[in-house]
Amino acid sequence: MLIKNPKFEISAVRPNQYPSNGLPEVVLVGKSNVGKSSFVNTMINRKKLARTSSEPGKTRQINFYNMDDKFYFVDLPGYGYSKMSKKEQEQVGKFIEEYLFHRKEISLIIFLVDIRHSPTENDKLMYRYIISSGLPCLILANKADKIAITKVDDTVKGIQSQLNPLGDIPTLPFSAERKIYQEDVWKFIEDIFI
Ligand SMILES: Nc1nc2c(ncn2[C@@H]2O[C@H](COP(=O)(O)OP(=O)(O)O)[C@@H](O)[C@H]2O)c(=O)[nH]1
Ligand SMILES: [Mg+2]
Repeated sequence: MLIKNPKFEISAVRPNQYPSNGLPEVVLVGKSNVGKSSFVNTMINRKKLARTSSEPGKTRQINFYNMDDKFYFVDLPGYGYSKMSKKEQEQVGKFIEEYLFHRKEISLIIFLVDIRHSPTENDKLMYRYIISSGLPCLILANKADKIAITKVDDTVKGIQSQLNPLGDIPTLPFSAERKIYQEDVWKFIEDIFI
């Protein structure tokens, strides 16, 4: 899919600020620093539309990026950021929950994990939570550029077997740094909307 005019639309801190035009939403979920904002940028070939940070835990809002009025990429705040106070983590958790469980525009959840590590306890909790919502889900093992290309397929299988032993949730490698896996993800998104 070629996106001609991707636009940042709004950083919402309250549900009444979410867009109200009914466009479908593709949501990025994953722990802080896993590459959710980088994912948005790389998919549309822009360096800085979504704000990325090497310092985890910066995003506390829900950011909506309008893709040619076809759909939104929705960048959720990351979870599991240890430097955030318990209270802040709880607030972020509630905000994410509130969105994921009540937003009827959600068409696909893209769940990002780090290819270099086994899924954390927080990842597993979040995964179960996503599955319980019954929404379509795609698991992406991001930062694939950080491991040897010969190990990518087996590592992705290993991650899938830990999160999704039944093997019924598609799991693909991704790299926001090198654009080699983008096409597969675009195909997946296109299939959802066709
Ligand atoms: N090597 C590599 N670095 C990445 C990749 N994706 C994200 N990063 C880096 O990881 C850090 C966090 O990325 P960001 O998109 O801000 O993560 P977010 O907190 O999930 O939105 C940044 O320094 C990115 O440059 C990737 O696929 N490969
Ligand atoms: Mg981010």
